[in-house]
Amino acid sequence: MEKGYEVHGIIRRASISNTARIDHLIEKNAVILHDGDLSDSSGITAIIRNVQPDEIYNLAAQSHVQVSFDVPEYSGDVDALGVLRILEAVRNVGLEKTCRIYQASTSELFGKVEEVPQRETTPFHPYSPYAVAKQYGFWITKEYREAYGMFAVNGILFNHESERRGENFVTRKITLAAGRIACSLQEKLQLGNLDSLRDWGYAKDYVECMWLILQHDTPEDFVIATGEQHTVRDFTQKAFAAVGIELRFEGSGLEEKGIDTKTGKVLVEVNEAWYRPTDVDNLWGDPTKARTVLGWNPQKTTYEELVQIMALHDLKLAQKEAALKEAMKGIE
Ligand code: G4F
Repeated sequence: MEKGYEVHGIIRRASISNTARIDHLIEKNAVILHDGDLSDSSGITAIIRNVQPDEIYNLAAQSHVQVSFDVPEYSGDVDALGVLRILEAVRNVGLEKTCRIYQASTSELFGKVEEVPQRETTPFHPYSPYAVAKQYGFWITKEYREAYGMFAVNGILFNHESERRGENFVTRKITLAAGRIACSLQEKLQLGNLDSLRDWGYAKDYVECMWLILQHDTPEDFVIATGEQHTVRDFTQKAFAAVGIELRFEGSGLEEKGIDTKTGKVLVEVNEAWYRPTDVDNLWGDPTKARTVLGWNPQKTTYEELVQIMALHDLKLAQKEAALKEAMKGIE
């Protein structure tokens, strides 16, 4: 929108409103929404025929890795065949020479990693139903590029976080809990694998890189990452520090605990329920190609800044919730 585009989006029908994260745009009529679903090819084709887009960014997915173990078939339908449906729709309405397509591929493709850090040439080893489906999405995008000469490309994105991140992804789960614990609205936070390593970047910076990939002269695939990795434990410690709580970790495995150094209270526990049947635990991207070919800055927002942005945003939310609770007490 900042670049002057007319932006259209596809929204799945739900019986309750699910637009909280874009309501500020809807209010300003800044985005045009169409009812649709990646599992429905006739609808996708109709939308693409009506809109006649110059660029398509396919960011739609069943994007939760752990959930993909519970809904593997649905994840495959949307994350794999959904990509094919878009590519075919673009061909069927005759836009294959003019419409550029960006496919949101993922560092989960590297999965049980065969090289550290991971770059464009690192072999894939997907390690969840989600990643296996995304592998199809990657290759079908490349296939349509090679078979039909379409400008169809993959951004292989490492984890991209922000204050709008879904609440059941680990970073947001941590920052929401840190804010609520600091405001005495919650006692504890339960997490899974604290040793897992991620290359976490700021979503806003990554969207800029997606756009650069589509403006490039030639259609090519790129890794988008910061080039730094940290553990879930480190993210937790930094997020709690941002809201004024110093944590020290003691013990190991399921017995590990995060303890408030001031009060001695246990604030973080490990719960087996958050472990995955197979977990990807060493993601670390090498953004050299994006930096040198596209001129993108992988460190525009640093890891420390990212944790601060998210933690302070969620502290404010918690403070509002606490104030409301206090005001309600007065009324009662
Ligand atoms: O935040 P996560 O759920 O993200 P994950 O699985 O890395 O996937 C995200 O990033 C991918 C890009 O690399 C995207 F393709 C994907 O769509 C999604 O956006 O988990 C991160 C790590 C995992 O190793 C997980 O086992 O954190 C570990 N973890 C530890 N405790 C937890 C928890 N994850 C969640 N969701 N909840 C926990 O309590």
